[in-house]
Amino acid sequence: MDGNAEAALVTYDLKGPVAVIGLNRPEKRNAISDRVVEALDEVVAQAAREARAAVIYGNGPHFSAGLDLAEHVQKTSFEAVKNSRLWHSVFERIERGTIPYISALNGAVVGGGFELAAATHIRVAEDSAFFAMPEGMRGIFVGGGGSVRIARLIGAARMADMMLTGRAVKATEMERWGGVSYVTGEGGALDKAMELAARTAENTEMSNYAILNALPRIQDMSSEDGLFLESIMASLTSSTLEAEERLRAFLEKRAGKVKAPDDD
Ligand code: 1HE
Repeated sequence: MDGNAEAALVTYDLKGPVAVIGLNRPEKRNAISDRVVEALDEVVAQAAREARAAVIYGNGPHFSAGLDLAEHVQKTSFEAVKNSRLWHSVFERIERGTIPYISALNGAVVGGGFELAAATHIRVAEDSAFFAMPEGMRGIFVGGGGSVRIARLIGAARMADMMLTGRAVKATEMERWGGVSYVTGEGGALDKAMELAARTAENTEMSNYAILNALPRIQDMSSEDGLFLESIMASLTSSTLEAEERLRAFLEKRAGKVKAPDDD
């Protein structure tokens, strides 16, 4: 980990090809202050330079209690706009960067914490995880990209329900809603996230790049434009030397087959 003061709010480790990023304000339930966003900005840049995949988790029993309300209470409207736009730029670099991000979720995944998780590509939740959007209760609105990302993930109606009522949703319910892809037992999310990150790190960089960057953009396009971009991306990815070698390896029986899922 870097020895500067910013990095202490967010820990960073490189384990093989995987950057391991930990929100590190457990005494404040990993509430996201301006300095946490700045520290995230730095580690996201570092991960892009040296890792092939990344995991984000929360130190302590909660992933994140969201926006640091203590800091927010005194912001002018212009400061709040700038703050929200800073969150957007950092989360955008997570979501549409060059490496896949997997989030390991436990305890509170609340407000901006859920928005951060929504910017990652795969969400793994422990049984203990609960999801809430208490913005209505607090007299505020989402500002970390949730109205775009969370609404698309679980549907605007479910998000509106969460924001209006402030109710907490269990991990298993969130899985049913499509907000998380995996639910593990207690203490299992980080291991599962590391396993998934290591798996994605084996893909070609170009293929991962296309998945992270073309797929969400195609969702925003007309079918006609989406199909066109799909063809361009298919052509770009399959014409790399790495792709050619991987296709040959399968045909020459040097590469693994797709495995049927294990019985649960
Ligand atoms: C905080 C924050 C915070 C805790 N900002 N300081 N987020 C919320 O509305 C969630 C607010 N937090 C909670 O409801 C609870 O803290 C938890 C359910 C997450 C955890 O409960 P618990 O009992 O484990 O902890 P605690 O005793 O409530 O909190 C411990 C300390 O963390 C305490 O400070 P202390 O000085 O009294 O020890 C809390 O004040 C502090 N703390 N959460 C600041 N969020 C880009 S827009 C996004 C909009 C949002 O994110 S809205 C959602 C805001």
